[in-house]
Amino acid sequence: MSRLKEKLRQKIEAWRPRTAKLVKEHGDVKLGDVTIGQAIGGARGVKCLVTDISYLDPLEGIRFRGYTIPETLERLPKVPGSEMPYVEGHVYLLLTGDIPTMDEVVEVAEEFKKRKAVPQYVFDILRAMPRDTHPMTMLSAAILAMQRESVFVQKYNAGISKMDYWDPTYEEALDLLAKLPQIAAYIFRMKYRSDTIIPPDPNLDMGGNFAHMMGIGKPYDDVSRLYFILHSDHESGNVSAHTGHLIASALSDIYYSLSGMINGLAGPLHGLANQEVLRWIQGVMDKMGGKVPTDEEMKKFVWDTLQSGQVVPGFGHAVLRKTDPRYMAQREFCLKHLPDDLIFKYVDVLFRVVPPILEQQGKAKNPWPNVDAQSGVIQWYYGVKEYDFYTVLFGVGRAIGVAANIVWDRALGYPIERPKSVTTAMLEEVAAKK
Ligand code: CMX
Repeated sequence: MSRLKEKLRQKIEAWRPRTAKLVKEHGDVKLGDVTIGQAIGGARGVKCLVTDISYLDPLEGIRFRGYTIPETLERLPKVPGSEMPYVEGHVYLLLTGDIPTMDEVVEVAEEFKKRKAVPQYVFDILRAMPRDTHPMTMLSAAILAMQRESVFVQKYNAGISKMDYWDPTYEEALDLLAKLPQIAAYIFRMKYRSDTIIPPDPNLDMGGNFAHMMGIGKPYDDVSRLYFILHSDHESGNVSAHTGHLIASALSDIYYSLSGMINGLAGPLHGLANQEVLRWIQGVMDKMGGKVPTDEEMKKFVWDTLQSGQVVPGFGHAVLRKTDPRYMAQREFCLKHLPDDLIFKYVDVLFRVVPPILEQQGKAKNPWPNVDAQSGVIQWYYGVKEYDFYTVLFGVGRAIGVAANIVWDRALGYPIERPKSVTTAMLEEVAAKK
């Protein structure tokens, strides 16, 4: 058994009594009430999910296993010669809650290398799809196609104990995570680089190999590591994480679950917003003839968008109530590596002008930028100008967090998810009694 798996097994055994005690002795303790507004309004703020992989504080932003983004980037072992840590180390952190040593990370990276071969039929399926299919559809289809590889299904059919469900889930989670960078890069090169596929380099780590297969030189390897880590997890109520958890709760395997979560991420109010940001900026650039707008000019574009009944992509959040630290981490990267980039300058103007406008409009509860407002700029700068592809990068990162959550869902025996519905007439009846 690998050291990661053995550590995980020990953590699971130590954790199980905590969950069991809460359910057995304190199962009736109330966490809160649900209002009619919350029932109609997307369950916003209803506390009914449990995860220990990450926690999102509205004012502070995300903590991965208790660590803020700067702490995570600082403490995880770095790839030699790079500014950014191994993504494989972040996988270790999310799964176990511990920062790995360099030795432990290298072992996980080796484990990923052993599992990364993508079956040929996946490429055949991608090639059979019309070339103008959205890359998120391709990614989802590729993951779903590999469902036949599920270790969980094999073990389940053989009659495995419920206590051991986490084990094959862990195995297939690593199998799938190891393959995603190659699938993503394949989609990119097939669709946007005249079908010139670059095979993986067996000596590289996950982020380095992705950059290599994309055909983009340094520091795109660090960009990839940063992206995958930043996008990995945002607690479990967001659409992609919740979708993955919900599907897995029916004991559907990791392939079904992650293909489904990718479909949720593909919505413009969620992950697709990063593509929408670039599309929006390009529209403004066309109108400005490429010149950077003044604050006054930019304000007019923002108001035009709002007055035509559309959202300003990249701003607002369902939970956050301040600037997203994932935005800030990428902004710092931009200030260091591409301060004079034209699109970064556009994003910088938006950073100044949008929040006061959203405040003045008075609808959005959070006027501040989210992760998606900044991420496309970096991709564009390094030559990935096909913004339809941006959400695929988000998806490869998010898969890490969702997979870690599903392994723990199985370990702690979380049941099938099944909230209760009511009818509109029932709500009217409750409201009338108030
Ligand atoms: N531009 C214009 N209006 C906005 C807005 C924005 N950026 N953000 C919120 N609003 C509006 C909402 O559409 C809603 O309007 P209605 O009352 O007319 O329906 C109102 O303000 C209240 O919404 P909210 O409670 O502040 O926000 P929600 O929790 O409902 O939605 C989110 C959150 C992210 C979907 C929303 O802020 C939005 O649409 N933002 C733009 C899209 C975006 O950037 N999404 C990416 C989020 C991060 C991610 O998941 O990747």
